[in-house]
Amino acid sequence: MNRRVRGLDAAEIGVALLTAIGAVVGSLVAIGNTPGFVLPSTAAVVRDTLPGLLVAAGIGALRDLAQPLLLLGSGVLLVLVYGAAALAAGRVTEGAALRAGVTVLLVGALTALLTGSATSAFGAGLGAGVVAAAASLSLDLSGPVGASGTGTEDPPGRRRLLQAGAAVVAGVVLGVIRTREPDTGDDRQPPDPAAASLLSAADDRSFSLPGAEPLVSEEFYTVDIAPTNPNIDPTSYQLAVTGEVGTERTFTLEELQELGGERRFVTLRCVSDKINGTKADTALWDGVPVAAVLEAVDAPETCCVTLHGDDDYFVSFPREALDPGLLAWGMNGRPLPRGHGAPLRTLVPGHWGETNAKWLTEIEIREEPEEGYWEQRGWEGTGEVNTVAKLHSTTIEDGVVRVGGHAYAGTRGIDAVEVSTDGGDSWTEATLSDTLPGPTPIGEEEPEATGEAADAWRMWRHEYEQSGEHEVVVRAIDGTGEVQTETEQDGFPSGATGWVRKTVQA
Ligand SMILES: Nc1nc2c(c(=O)[nH]1)N[C@H]1C(S)=C(S)[C@@H](COP(=O)(O)O)O[C@H]1N2
Ligand SMILES: [Mo]
Repeated sequence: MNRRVRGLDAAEIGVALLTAIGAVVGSLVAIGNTPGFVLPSTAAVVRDTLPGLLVAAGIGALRDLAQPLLLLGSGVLLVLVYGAAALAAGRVTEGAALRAGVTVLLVGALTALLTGSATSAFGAGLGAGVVAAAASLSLDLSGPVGASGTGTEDPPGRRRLLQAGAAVVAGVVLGVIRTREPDTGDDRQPPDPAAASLLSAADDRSFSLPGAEPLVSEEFYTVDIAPTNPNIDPTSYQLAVTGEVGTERTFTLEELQELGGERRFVTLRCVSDKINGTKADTALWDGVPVAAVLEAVDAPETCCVTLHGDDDYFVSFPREALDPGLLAWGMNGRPLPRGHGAPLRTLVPGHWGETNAKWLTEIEIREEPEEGYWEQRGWEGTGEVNTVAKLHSTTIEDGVVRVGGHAYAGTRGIDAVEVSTDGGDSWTEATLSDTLPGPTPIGEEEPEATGEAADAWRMWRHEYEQSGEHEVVVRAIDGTGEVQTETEQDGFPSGATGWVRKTVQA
């Protein structure tokens, strides 16, 4: 009895936590899995509150776990904060209706602070209010509760929990339906026919290597600073070109498309990619050459440029790297997917992944260099990619060993891949896939490749007979004749180096 007067019995805490979950789910149902959803918003607040170094170290050490851990931690924090608000509402009020009302107000205000979104705040408040109301509804239904429980009737606390739980489950169902909505660009239309024929040319040139992607990746990696992707309406989208230009102006997607289109095979590789990692992939991209856009604004030659994304990402690097780039709205013959930067992203030939800004909102032409998001956190990832040969496929059959993978050196191109099966004492040249076709114009009946080389990886394979344990080593030779450096270096801060080595038991 006393326990209850003090108020913090298990049921009350349980209902408060369920109310908190109701708030999170309510925000999701209201605004979908967008940056306004309170969970990624909170994660972004937590991330920005942690010192940059910790984030850099976290990304380096925890790698792919950093983002899920951040979301999980933020989720727990959020439920505790909302839960405390729900408990506080119970403390300061008498009666179920008033309590639900105060809960709605507290949760709504908290959410507005965290997300800056009225829709999200409304959804969270409503979600919490519904759960709180559902919990007290059970009190009304159960009527006066006799002290002489017969054992067949649920105790009120348990019933409140069940009612609140049922409301949460209903909310979760709505939330799941909400997140099932297709993303921008996620249509299952067949690819554009001209793109389809290029994709099939890529398919013909691919080696079929178990464990390795074909020349055009089936699963393209993603690296994001934001816990969830911006969701930009392509019809109201605008790209601003600002700074040291003749005339600052904005472009709609349609205006950009009217400037002329080009289709290019391009490989992206993250500077944090391990030497034999998988944060490198290739796609066929549709877009407008950056040069056409810069010409339309009379951009003079300057030292630098900063690109800004809708997720507040920004990256700054030399102008000469950007000018031959592409602003892409399509990927593999379909609209650019939301996860890869819809409606428009940058592709910078031969430079590390981080220069390829997604959800591009602004091109800022500058006279002075500055540090971008990752450079402020210790990375040096705005330069040209390092040369790498990866070993992702090893099969052994009847004493025959088949090894293979990809090699990439940006715009330098790949001249050869060499394989050693004795730990590096002797080397043999591997078989290389044909290079992917160079850029082609969009919209022409018989598009002719420009003759330029594609900024894309090649595949390599090698087959030999050997039994017993031995060490396979691979290295690439780039288009300038330079051999991939043997010196081993971690991805942080300026990209992994060294040769990929693998012990094979044949
Ligand atoms: N707006 C924005 N652009 C971005 C990033 C980002 O977090 N936000 N990540 C960058 C990094 S580090 C890489 S490696 C590439 C990855 O592109 P992808 O996710 O399409 O593979 O995008 C770059 N562009
Ligand atoms: Mo990256």
